[in-house]
Amino acid sequence: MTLHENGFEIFDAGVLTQLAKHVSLELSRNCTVARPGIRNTDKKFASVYKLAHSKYMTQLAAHLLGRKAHLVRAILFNKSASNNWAVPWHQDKTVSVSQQFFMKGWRSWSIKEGVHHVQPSIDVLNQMDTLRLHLNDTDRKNGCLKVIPASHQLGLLSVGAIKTCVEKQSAFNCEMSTGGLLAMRPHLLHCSEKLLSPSKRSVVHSEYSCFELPKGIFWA
Ligand SMILES: O=C(O)CCC(=O)C(=O)O
Repeated sequence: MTLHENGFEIFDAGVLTQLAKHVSLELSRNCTVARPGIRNTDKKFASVYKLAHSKYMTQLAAHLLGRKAHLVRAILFNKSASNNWAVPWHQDKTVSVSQQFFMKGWRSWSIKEGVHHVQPSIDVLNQMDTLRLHLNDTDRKNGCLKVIPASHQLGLLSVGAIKTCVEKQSAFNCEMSTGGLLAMRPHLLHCSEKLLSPSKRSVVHSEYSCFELPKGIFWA
C-alpha cells in the first residue's frame, strides 16, 4: 500500500524505537496536561523537536513528497484510561503559519495557542504528509487510528459526503507496534475510538510540507 495511491503507508521504522523511548520518557516526566491533543509539542519537549527534525523523519517526508520538506506542526495525541476520547471521521484541513496573509483558496483563519491557523487550498494538502510515530503498541482495543483507504483522492468532503463514503467503504485499522511509523495524507478520512483496554496510546503526529509559502512567511 503506498501513500500516493492509498493515502497512507506503514513503515517498519525500527530505527525510530530509540527516539520513541526518549520521547516517552520525557513525556512521562514532564507532560502533565491531560488533553486529547497537545499542539506545538516540538516547541514544548526537546525530544519531540529532536524526533520531528531527525534525519529519518525529514528525509522520509522529502522522499514521499519528492522535494525538500519542512515541518509544519507537531501534535501529541495521548489516550489513557483517565484521558479517554474518540474523534469522528474527518479530514485534517488546517495548517499553522507565522502570520496571516492573503492567498486565493486559503480561508478560516484563527489563532490557537497564539499561532495562526488556516485552511489552505487542496493543492497544499496534496503537498503534505503526516508522519505518526507510535509510542506504544496500538490496536483496536486501545483506539488505533482507522482510515478509509484512498479517500484523499476524493478531495475536500462535506459532512454528508463523509457519511456516505464511510457507509460505502471499508475502514482499515492501523494497528502498529511501538516505534512504528504511519505516513498519511492529511485529508485521508480518519477517526479513532475510545480505549477499551487499560493500555494507553500515545502518538507524535508531525506534518511536513514541500509547498513554498510566500516570502517572509514560515510554518509555525
Ligand atoms: O490520534 C488520533 O487518534 C486522532 C488524530 C486526529 O484526530 C487527527 O490526526 O486529526
